[in-house]
Amino acid sequence: MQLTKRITLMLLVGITLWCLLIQPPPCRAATVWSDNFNDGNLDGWTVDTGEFSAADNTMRGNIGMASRGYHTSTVATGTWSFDVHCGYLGIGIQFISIEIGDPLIEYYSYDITISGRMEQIYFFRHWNYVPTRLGNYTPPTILGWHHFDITRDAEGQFYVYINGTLAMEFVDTTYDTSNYFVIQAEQDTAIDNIVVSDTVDIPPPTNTNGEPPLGIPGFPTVTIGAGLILAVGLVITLRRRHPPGNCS
Ligand SMILES: [Ca+2]
Ligand SMILES: [Ca+2]
Repeated sequence: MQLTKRITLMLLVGITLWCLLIQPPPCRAATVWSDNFNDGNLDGWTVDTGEFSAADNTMRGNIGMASRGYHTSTVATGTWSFDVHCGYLGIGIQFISIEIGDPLIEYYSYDITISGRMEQIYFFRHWNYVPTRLGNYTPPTILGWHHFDITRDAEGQFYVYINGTLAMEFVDTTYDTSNYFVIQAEQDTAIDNIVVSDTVDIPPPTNTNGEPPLGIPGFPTVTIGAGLILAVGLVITLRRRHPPGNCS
């Protein structure tokens, strides 16, 4: 009987922790817009060059040349999260963009560019046709899907997390407004699960050595703490209800 209760208690604690830890990512109360393309369409997007498709529930470049599509986005400080599929050819994400000009020319924007051909991920600031590289990162594997979280605060402090690793950090205050979120993609590249909020949703690193807290940016550390407290509380409550040696 005692063993059965202990097993039940362990299961309850385990289930409590499991439920807490598998919950969805932290609620983005300040989400301004998002798109996961799971409805199979590109409503809300303007494609002015080339062709995109959402047939596979992503926004995918469809032809062997660069295509451009854009979505209204006025967020210039906050958090931008998205998944990018990198093929041999490149994809550029101008997540803060001031204007839409001639096709496939980056005018005034902050831009993440990734391509298998370059084997790098670059962060550019474009100003009047001129690109300036603010950061770059070489992931262990370039081809395939990568998850990006970019934060920027009111002082222009950028943190770029790639697949959960703090990959770039710098300050740039050139632009403090935005009008568009622009995709320039070639064949075999795609974007998915875009979430844009106007708050910094990932706590900034606590040191300047490039190491984010716990090494797991964005992971709900509060949830872990709350889970442990709840689990301990559950144990104490159950022990009080059934003190050792007084089982019934
Ligand atoms: Ca999707
Ligand atoms: Ca849609």
